[in-house]
Amino acid sequence: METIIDKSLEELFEEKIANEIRIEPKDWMPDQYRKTLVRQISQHAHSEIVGMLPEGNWITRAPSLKRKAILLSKVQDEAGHGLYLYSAAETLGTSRDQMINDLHSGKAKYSSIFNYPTLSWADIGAIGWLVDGAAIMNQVPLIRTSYGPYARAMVRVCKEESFHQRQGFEIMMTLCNGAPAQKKMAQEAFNRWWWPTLMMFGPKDEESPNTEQSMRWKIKRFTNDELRQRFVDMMVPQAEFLGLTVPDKDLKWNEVKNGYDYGDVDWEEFWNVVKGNGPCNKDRINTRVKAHEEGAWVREAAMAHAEKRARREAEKQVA
Ligand code: FAQ
Repeated sequence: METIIDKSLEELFEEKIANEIRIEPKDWMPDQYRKTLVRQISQHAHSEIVGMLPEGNWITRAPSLKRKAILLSKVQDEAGHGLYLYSAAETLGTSRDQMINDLHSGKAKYSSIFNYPTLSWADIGAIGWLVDGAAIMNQVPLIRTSYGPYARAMVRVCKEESFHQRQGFEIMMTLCNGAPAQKKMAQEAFNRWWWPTLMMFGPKDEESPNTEQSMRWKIKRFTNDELRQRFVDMMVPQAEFLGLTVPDKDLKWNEVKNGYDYGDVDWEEFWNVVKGNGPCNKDRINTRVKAHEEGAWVREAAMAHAEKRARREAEKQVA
């Protein structure tokens, strides 16, 4: 009879992956699996944190008290997502300080989309509708990712992102049903955000170095191109409902594939933004570094408080 002892740790790991059994922090895992997860989860966390900035830019200028309260709460949700994700990455043995240093030094990536400016209030609608829409398309399958803490973090993140997308769509609907100037503002925001949103899904499959192995390990459940196609198919009818024109002259329904054909994404622009040369890259990182430095006293005070409490507890036990 085959026993557990007969199997190598690697075989056991592969068996769990094949049988859809989650990998947990204390389980043995290949080094490369661990590295891939730290890379993806920490980049995802950084995206949530940096992602607060384009929307944060409009909190003081939201058009009504209600809109302001909703936006404030959405931006706080993104902070929460970043924190769950840093915690999930920490279970793989990397420290939060290290991850944050990597973000601040430019070593770690974050989503290209957050390097674009929010020029009008309609951009806030477009981010909720398109960017959160893309985030959901990408993250709902991650609820079934093979690493337990990441999969569990995704459950709550996706629930909140769904609410975010609805609020973005509702902003767009209000603008599209408003005055001609409001409709124009919505169309202009749509034109600005459509292509960068398609880039969020990452490079084309044949140019994506990580997809094949990540699919084999069930870290990713769909390829970049598969998710991008699903997103286009989901969004085009929504744009039509809003009365907006998709800024793509090559967009066309393809009966054979039962989906839309769409134009070429400007991959040169994508890599340029990923390499740090997008419209807002420097500003985003400088803002994060400044916030971190200005928050040093909070971290120090929290540590001093925790140490004092631990000392008191220890003294109580001795007495
Ligand atoms: N931007 O081989 P692949 C959100 C990099 S959260 C920058 O295809 P992979 C919430 C990639 O890292 C949005 N870099 O890589 C919100 C790799 O570089 P590396 C973030 C990108 O990992 C909403 C290289 O290119 N979501 O929106 C991008 O298999 C509203 C080659 O690429 C996640 O992070 C990009 N767009 O697939 C917040 C979801 N794409 O690391 C506020 C989880 C690729 O080898 C407001 N992540 N790169 O140096 C994933 O699903 C995957 O990591 C992908 C990339 C699909 C992003």
